[in-house]
This record gives sequence, structure tokens and C-alpha cells, in this order.
Amino acid sequence: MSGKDFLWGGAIAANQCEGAYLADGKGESVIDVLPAGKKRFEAMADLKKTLETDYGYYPSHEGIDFYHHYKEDIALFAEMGFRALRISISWPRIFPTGEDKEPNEKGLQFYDSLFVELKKYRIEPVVTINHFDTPLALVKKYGGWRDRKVIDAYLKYCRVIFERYKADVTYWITINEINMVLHIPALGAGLLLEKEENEEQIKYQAAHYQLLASAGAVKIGKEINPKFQFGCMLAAGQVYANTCDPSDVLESQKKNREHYFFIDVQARGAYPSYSKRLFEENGINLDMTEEDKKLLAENTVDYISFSYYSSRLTSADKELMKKATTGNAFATLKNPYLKESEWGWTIDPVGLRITMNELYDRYQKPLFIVENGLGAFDRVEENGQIADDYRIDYLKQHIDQMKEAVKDGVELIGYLAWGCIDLISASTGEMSKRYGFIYVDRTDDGSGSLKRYKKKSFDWYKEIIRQNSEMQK
Ligand code: BGP
Repeated sequence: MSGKDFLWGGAIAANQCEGAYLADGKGESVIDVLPAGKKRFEAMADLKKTLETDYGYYPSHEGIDFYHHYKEDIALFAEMGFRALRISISWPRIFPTGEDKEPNEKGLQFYDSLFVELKKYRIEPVVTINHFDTPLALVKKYGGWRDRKVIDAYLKYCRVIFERYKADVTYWITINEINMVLHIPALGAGLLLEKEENEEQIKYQAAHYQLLASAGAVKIGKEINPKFQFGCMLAAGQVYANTCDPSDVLESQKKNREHYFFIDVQARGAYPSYSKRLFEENGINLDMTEEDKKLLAENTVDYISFSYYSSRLTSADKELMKKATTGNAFATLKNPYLKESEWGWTIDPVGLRITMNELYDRYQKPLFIVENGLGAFDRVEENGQIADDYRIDYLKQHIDQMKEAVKDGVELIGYLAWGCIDLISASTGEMSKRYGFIYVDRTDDGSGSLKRYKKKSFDWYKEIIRQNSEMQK
């Protein structure tokens, strides 16, 4: 697909797969205090209370124990023909409290070995620097990304990993789903919110600090290795208007801008003109210096990476919007033309093509699909097989639409399927919300052998990669 260098592969994240949450000197991360199931939503909504609550079971503590199974797992990815694997480095594995004098050598060694293993199979690492795992110590001390000091901690961590892995990594992603700070601020930014403060002010301030951190990472990274390629990362998905009533269309434009806002800054280097009114009307007054503006202007990203699961639907009618549900943290009305996943996420393959075209028209920078997939219940049959035809169907339709977008003229670096091995769900903490080509024997209460099994989709994806790579020759 689109040239011989196209990166077919999969994506995982440390906070959802590594486990070993205190092993070899690792510190706690914000994810480590979040429980599973319904309680997780409450816990994410009030992080302050969560810090004082004992929930008993925390799924991230063991994850799928990728920390001890990575060789076996990478061998399976290689068997499928992966050309790339997106991982994240766990920040508190490198700086346990975020502000330690020296990095944790044992943590660094883990990623040394991981990169050696990837190199063995010629799998390109795509590395997210911060994927939902701000060190818990920074959350407790500063309230997460609401404090400018967290930028220094992040950049110190960046410098260490850039120096250490400068020969191993080309593709970096600065912050996972940067727009998540507005929707699940606990996950996205480890934000401690106080009652009765202007939440919008705090969230946009944290967003500004994350944008600065991202630009700072680009600056430092390019000094260390000019060949580094940096991507921003958006939880994408076009917001449609419920009707052709202009006020609905205007509302959908407003909602789309809420997401594009971040990428406008990271790709174009300045706050978009519409942000002035948005800030004024919401009583937002940012701590932003002239130096900040310069940093943003001079350190834009090389590519636009994004996750895509669903499109969204909105209306200007406030009464109607009371019926909105949340699919992947974003409020949406039900789209009568589309089906939903078992978790209520709208399934919209054509929406991927629309989203890609919008992103490319807007930024004219290469795109990179770094997450896409279907979270579903899988059933292990008596003969041990897992016939996940629904997943194959979902992925096939999305890959077809991705190809259409490329024909439309979109420049695309690669396609990475989310959760290529089953892992803990970020939003629900469940293990039963599975995305993988590889099944992991583990349940929602943490029991199970952790053994890995190939699903039907394993061979299917292997064939997709093979066929498309043949076409490239
Ligand atoms: C994105 C996150 C991932 C991943 C995915 C699926 O928001 O970047 O970490 O988890 O969504 O979401 P979930 O795990 O909630 O099904």
C-alpha cells in the first residue's frame, strides 16, 4: 500500500500491557490508582477522591505482564509480518517520581532489550512518550499538568530517552490523544480538579502546558538527532451535523474545532484565530508568554498521527443533546445509518476516509493511523479456537476506506491496529473488551494463566500484510 515503506503493524501502550507496576524501581503512574468497570468512571471523574480510596483491584498492576512476555509477544507480531510496533515508554519507569535526580537505569534497560528484540525482526518502533501515565508523584505534588513545572519534568525525561535511544527510534509521538485532556482529564493529564473552580480554565491551561511540552520535545529531539520524526496525536473522528439546519452544521464545526484546536497549534505553530472567542466566552485566561509563542511557532510536528474508532453526531438542540451517549469519551447522538459496537461506539468506516481527508486538507502533512480497531467480547470455543469474524469485518472495512483515502491523495505513513494483543481497556479497565489478534487468558477480576492464543484474525491480518507487501514489490 502506498509505497514499499508503508508501515503495517499494531499498537500497544505501557500503561495497559506492561504490568510489573513497581518492578525494578518503577514508580506509580496515575493509571495505577484506577479500578476496573463502573467504578473506573467515578474514579476518573474525581481523581482527588480516588487518591484516598482503596478500590482493592487495579488492572494495570499486572496488565498482561508484557514486561515479562515481550519476547514471546514480539515473535508473534513478527510472525504476522509487522513492519512497525507502536509502544509507549512508561514515564514513571524511567523517573519514578518524575523529579528524581537520576533516571532509573533498570527501567532504561528494559526498553534497551525491547528495542533489541524489535530490531531482530526488523520491526520499526513507533514510540509514544506519554500515554496516559503521568507519574503519580507529579499528580499529588502539582495536581498533574495544571502546573508549568510538569513541563520541566517531561522534558528532562525526553532528553534522557532521546539520548539513550537515538539510534533505535525514528518515530516519536509526544503525547497520546492530546485532546483527551478536555474529556477525561484524569487520564490525559492526571488533573486534580478542585470543586467550584473554572474547569475549562484549568483544562485549557493544562492543554497549553502539554502543547509547550510537545514543542519542547521536538526542539530537544531534533538537536539530539535531526533524523527524528515527531508526531502529534489526536483522538480523531469527524463530528457530523444531525441535520442540514445551519445551526446544527455550525455546532458540528464548533465541535470539530474543539479537537482540531490542538493540532492547529502543533502542526501550524500558533493558536487558531477562533480560540480568542472561545477563551473570552468561557472565562479562560491563559498563562502564555511571548517565549511560549516562539517555542510553539518554531517546533511544529513532522506528521499527524491519530486514533480512529468512530465518527460523532451533534445537534444545536440542547434538549436533543440530553440523549447523547458517550462513545470513546465523546458525546454523540445515535446515527441512524450506522451500527454500534457492544460498548456503544459508532462503527463508521467511511468516517475514516472523511476524517483522513479533512486532516490532510487542513494540515498538508503526512498522516499516520496509530490506532484503529474493534473492542469486542471474544469467546474461546471448545476446540480452543476464537472465531472473531466481527473483528475481521470491522478491520477490513476500515482498511478499504483507508485505501480510498490514499487514492483521494492523502499521504499516509502507516496503519497500526490498536491492541494487536489483548490488553486492559483504557476507558473501562476491563480485560473483556478485547482488540487483539492474539488472545490473552486473563479475566476482568485478574485471574487467568496469561497464556497467549492466536485468534482467527491473526492469520487474516498476516495475509493482509503479505498481500499488500507483495503489491509493493
Ligand atoms: C484510545 C487510547 C488507547 C486505547 C483505545 C481504546 O483512547 O489511546 O489507550 O485504550 O482508545 O479505548 P478503550 O481501551 O477504552 O476501549
